[in-house]
Amino acid sequence: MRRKLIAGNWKMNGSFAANRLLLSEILAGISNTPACDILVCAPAPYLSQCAEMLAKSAVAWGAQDVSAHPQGAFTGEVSAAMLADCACRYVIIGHSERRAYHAESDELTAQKVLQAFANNLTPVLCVGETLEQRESGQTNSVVAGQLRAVLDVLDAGQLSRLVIAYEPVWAIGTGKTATPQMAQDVHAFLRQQIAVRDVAAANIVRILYGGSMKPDNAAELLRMADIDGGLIGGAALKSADFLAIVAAV
Ligand code: 3PY
Repeated sequence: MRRKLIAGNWKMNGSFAANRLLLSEILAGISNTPACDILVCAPAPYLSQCAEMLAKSAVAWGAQDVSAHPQGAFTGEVSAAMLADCACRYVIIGHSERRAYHAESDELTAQKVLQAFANNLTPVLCVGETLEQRESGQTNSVVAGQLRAVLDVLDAGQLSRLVIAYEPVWAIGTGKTATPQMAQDVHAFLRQQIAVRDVAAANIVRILYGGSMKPDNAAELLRMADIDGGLIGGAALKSADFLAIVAAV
């Protein structure tokens, strides 16, 4: 049985004051032994604040991106070692907003995943198709290609620690959500792609759904056999919504 993971992706939102309120409300609203793993992925300047407020709690924290390089002359970049220094456990890699606005390739994404593993961080690898790709029947080939670039560089131990987030690009920040069956079909396909390489890892790897998951659709999505949690955008910024999704597990 895979333990579900509910992860908030705050994107470029927040302030010390707003985060303090949001995190206090989340901490007040969850039990000490929640039914799922809980994660917030904050902008880099707030990771120390997360470490301070969430240490010893059931809520883990992580980053939204990481450099593909270990260190050096890469102005503006944040290394995986620095994220580990902030006691991050996870890092989102290859979000469609990084792929679209920062031209991040599958190869770069794979290098970032390797940096994460080298520093004991769990990568949350995002894959997903655009509306045009879905409508032209390319969903499976697009997500398989994005996944393959990463699977090709991982060893067996790393593979079973990978977390994947299927985020259809057309459902991100649009309010549109894949139906539970549409999401399940892609999740099952992704798991099958892993099984071709390693059946045991395929049963362990958690595949989250992302793309406008909210309180009123979380339960039906989370009920599907291959949906192991959610990567939550806008609803992660409102404690009541985030807590309602955690409660839907
Ligand atoms: C969304 O739901 O908007 C996301 O992009 C989550 O990562």
